[in-house]
Amino acid sequence: MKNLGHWLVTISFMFGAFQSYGGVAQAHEIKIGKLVIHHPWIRQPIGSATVAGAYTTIDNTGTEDDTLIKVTVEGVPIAQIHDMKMEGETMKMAEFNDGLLIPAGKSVELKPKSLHIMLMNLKSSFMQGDEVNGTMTFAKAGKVDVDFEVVAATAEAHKH
Ligand SMILES: [Cu+2]
Repeated sequence: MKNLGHWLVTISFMFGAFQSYGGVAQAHEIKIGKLVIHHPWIRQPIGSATVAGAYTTIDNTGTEDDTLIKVTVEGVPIAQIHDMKMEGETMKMAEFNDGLLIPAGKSVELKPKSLHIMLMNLKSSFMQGDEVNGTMTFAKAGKVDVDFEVVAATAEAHKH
């Protein structure tokens, strides 16, 4: 199952259909309370870049809102939860100082060019296929261990 997942990802990159990545999201999920965290992954940094994006989809199957307030990734000095938006022709990113709301009954998707976890001041690069341990802390559900899968970089750079 694991190998099949990698293979599907490779195919989707070949066709440039990055968004279709969600097709393998079922492969790996973590539950805490009423939250389901689908397939956390890190995009392999380009070249010697010292930043990388981490992504996941979080479902809140409960009847109360929750908030993602903190993310840690082993070996990463700084991990921030970022929003991204276009201002005219410029892409801007900002940290959620009060955390990322995960509304009751809703699903929040973190993905390239959108909401993301920004990993900064990387000392060593991640390699495709690596599994990296980390944690996510939610205001109500609490702290949970997660493992991020490192996925190959695409040609699209993630600039800060
Ligand atoms: Cu960012």
